[in-house]
Amino acid sequence: MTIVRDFSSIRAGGEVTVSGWAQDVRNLGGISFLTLRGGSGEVQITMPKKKIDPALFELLTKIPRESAVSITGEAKESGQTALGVEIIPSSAVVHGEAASPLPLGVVDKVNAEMDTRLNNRFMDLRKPEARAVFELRSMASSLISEAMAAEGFVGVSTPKIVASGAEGGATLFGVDYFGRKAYLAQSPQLYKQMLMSTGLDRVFEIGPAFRAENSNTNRHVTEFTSFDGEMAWIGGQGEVMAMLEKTVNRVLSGLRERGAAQLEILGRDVEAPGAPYPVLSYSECLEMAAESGLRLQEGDDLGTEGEKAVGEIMESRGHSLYFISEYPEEAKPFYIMEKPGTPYSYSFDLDFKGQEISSGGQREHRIGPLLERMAKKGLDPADFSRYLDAFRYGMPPHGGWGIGVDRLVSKILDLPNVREAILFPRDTARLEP
Ligand code: AMO
Repeated sequence: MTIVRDFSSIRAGGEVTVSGWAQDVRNLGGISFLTLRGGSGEVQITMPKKKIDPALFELLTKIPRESAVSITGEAKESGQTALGVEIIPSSAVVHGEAASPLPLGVVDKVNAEMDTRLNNRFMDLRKPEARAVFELRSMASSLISEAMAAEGFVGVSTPKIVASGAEGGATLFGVDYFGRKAYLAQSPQLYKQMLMSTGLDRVFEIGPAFRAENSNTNRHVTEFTSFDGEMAWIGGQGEVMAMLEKTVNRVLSGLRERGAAQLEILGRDVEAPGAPYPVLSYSECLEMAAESGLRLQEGDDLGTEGEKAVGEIMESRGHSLYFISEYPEEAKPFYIMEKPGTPYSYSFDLDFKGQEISSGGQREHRIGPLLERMAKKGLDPADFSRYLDAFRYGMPPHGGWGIGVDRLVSKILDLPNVREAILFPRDTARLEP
């Protein structure tokens, strides 16, 4: 007897055991069919009533849909099934009988609401198209790690319980840390920068990031996965943008190669890697937004609508991915370097079809100007003293980026909501499952 995990490897002749979920049963008088769905696809269990043990026939034809079962039987050639084989069962073990009704249909054509799907995520993920997203996401993470290793980046893990936030007080989650005030990390920003003073010249991290973001949109969640990179001894932010572009392109071409089966299940194509990505200035984007009838003032955040308007114009020019650079320094965090003599900064966003997926820039590595920027932003240096220490004893010029893996995956796969690319999303309303 052979236990088969990949149903497509079943060959006629001999006994096999297949495991999966009982998807549905069709009774056609003298013969019944059970479709068993495993991780690798479906296999047909064929039961001619007269040739099967009556108790087994009864068990398998009455089995509640979605029960977990292992079935042993003979694999026979069949012209009627996609695999070219069917299994005539001789025994079965029901590991977990499914209650009914099901909280969510697995094969039903009805499109369930996002909330129902997420409340019953274990069942939702039984759908091959829901699972395919996470198989592709896993490939994207591996591709990122491979791309970073190829460029000499060291993978790091930085603390997620922290004493101060880098991305503004409004989105900090507080934690009671043995009577002291602590926070959930909004990004690895302070740590990846401190590492730039150590000789670990290029670091990256793929890890959780938390934002107490009180916005109910299809692109904001309160816990997301951030892929951060930081590199020392740079001559300007162009080197950072080039590295980010190269990495995103490697993910795109890697998914096209490795993810063909999953992309077929989803009925999606992945964008061809395009280089170089166009670089728009913030001011140009304001003009583009104005062309689309939006009234934004210099210094305003482009916002969802502004980003969308720019995305549409760029799409009409044949570009899905593009940088927006030279934001007003006012709009960017304290750690970003100002562009001397201008109101702008050495900063950029990377947008994908009208949505920001990444931001980054060159950092202020000089302690004097860094303290001035903190003062401008109303931050107390005392709250950042351990971070600032790393700037007092020889900090090289450096820069980097943070890219939301959830947004990256959802944009690559053209999913309408970032939550579709997160197994168990957290948002203002959702704390479980
Ligand atoms: P920023 O705050 O722009 O920059 O975040 C970087 C990227 O993280 C993702 N992201 C989110 N994804 C889902 N839900 C959210 N609430 C959310 N917030 C952010 C986005 C965004 O582009 N430290 C800097 C990066 C750097 O300069 O290196 C930072 O965190 O894709």
